[in-house]
Amino acid sequence: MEATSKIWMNGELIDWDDARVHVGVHGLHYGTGVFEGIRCYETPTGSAVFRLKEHMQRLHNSAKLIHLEIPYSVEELRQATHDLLAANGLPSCYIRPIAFSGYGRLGVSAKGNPVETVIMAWPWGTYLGDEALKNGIRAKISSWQRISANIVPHVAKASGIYLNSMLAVTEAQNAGYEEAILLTPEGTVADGSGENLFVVKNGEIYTPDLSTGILPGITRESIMRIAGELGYKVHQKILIRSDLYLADEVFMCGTAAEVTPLRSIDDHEIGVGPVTQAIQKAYLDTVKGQTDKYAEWRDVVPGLQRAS
Ligand code: PPE
Repeated sequence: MEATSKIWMNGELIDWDDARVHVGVHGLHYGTGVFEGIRCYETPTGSAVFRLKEHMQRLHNSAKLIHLEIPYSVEELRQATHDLLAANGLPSCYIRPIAFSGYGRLGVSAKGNPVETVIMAWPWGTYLGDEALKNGIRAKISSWQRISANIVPHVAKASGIYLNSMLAVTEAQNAGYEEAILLTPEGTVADGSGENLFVVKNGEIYTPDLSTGILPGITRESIMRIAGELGYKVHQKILIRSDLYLADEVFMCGTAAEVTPLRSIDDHEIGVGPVTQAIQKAYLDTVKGQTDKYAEWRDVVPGLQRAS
């Protein structure tokens, strides 16, 4: 992580090095936090955060699901993000809001503890490497199952849940692959360790539906709309691993990963195809404002406009 100038913490912009908490915070011991990953891109009308409001709304939803009360509204968090980006002067960056149960009572129940709310931003290039965006990555189905709805709410982007993703991606990388695909306990396809999944077959597009243990990805939702408007039929449906092996194309998507093709899954060659390439281009054009469409998704940051 590259240090930047300021971090927004509990209502104030403070120096990067001063954004500290005590080792006794509840969130560190029990994973009682919720977070977001958001990207800000340079566009012809200034730096713009992609779907900032929707990300802050999901942060609030995640918090509600784990009984965490964030003392700032969606709009206040949106403003805070603008202030932070203007203070740091980064034309493009990754933004990481996090809210977690703080210092007070240590024991499983977090009741009564203060909630710490923080927003960080730093430059973060491609998630899986530039090469990955172009030529795709090799993925492996994990032996770890995706947590299911009655274990912890998979709809929440909660810190503790990411042990599940961490184990899966570590296992995949140790076996020589770049990314993991997690299946539900029922054996249906869920998502990657940090991405949602799409399958292309006979010119139509499929993605696991929201009841399938996935994170309701904002990129996923954007891509369903973009792909639909490009003329593709998009289906949300239960997929099994054979659907992946027999697919014409498979790609992963997420704020960090953007649109990343899968070159192979469990050593079944898939290859990078034209539908993935078209969607990747349309997505990157959208976030970078290279199209007039979807302007409502680009939240231009005042104070970060281009000089000319
Ligand atoms: N599934 C998972 C498990 C997930 O973590 C992400 C985001 C997604 C799907 C896609 O969601 P969205 O970004 O709203 O389209 N993963 C974030 C964190 C990655 C990380 O390494 O940390 C991200 O992409 O920012």
